[in-house]
Amino acid sequence: MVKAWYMDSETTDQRLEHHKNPPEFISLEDLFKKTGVEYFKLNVETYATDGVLDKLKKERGYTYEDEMACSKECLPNYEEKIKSFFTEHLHTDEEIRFILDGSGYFDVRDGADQWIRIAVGAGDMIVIPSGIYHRFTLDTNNYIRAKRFFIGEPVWLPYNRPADEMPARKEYIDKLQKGFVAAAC
Ligand code: KMT
Ligand code: NI
Repeated sequence: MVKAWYMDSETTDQRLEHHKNPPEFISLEDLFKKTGVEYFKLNVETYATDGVLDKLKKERGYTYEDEMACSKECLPNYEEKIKSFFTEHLHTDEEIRFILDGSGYFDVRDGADQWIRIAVGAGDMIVIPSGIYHRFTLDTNNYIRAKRFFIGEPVWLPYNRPADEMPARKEYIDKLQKGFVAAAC
């Protein structure tokens, strides 16, 4: 089961959980309400044939997909990439990751600028909205393999904070103020 919690403070340590004491966990429902981050559970054994991922891709218009692995052995320019993933940034599009193997942490800022850490592992699919400040780090396993999805031609460019004047940021703030509402299904 995926877990999310409030982090204790600013940290540059990529290898520790850093939760508050006592830990302040947050449900997936609250995570969505507070940040717009969406979560889907998939079966890593059957996703290719069970139709759940196919339905999601169709509904959400994910026309592009590829696979990436993050480890010292598999990722070219590992140190540099890991550093840039962990630098607080935003994108002009959703960041969609479906974890096939390994684990890691996505950190996202809530509306009060507090870090929420989301621990992901095999079977977790996470959608990070465009315009939200976030970062990613491996945990102590130092390994993750994930599928990436995109609507149309992929743009992976990060815009490091501060990027408050970007339209994607302004649109995100607008949605945050209006409140995130789940799509009718
Ligand atoms: C990103 O953009 O932060 C990544 O792709 C990180 C690895 S995907 C689990
Ligand atoms: Ni990102």
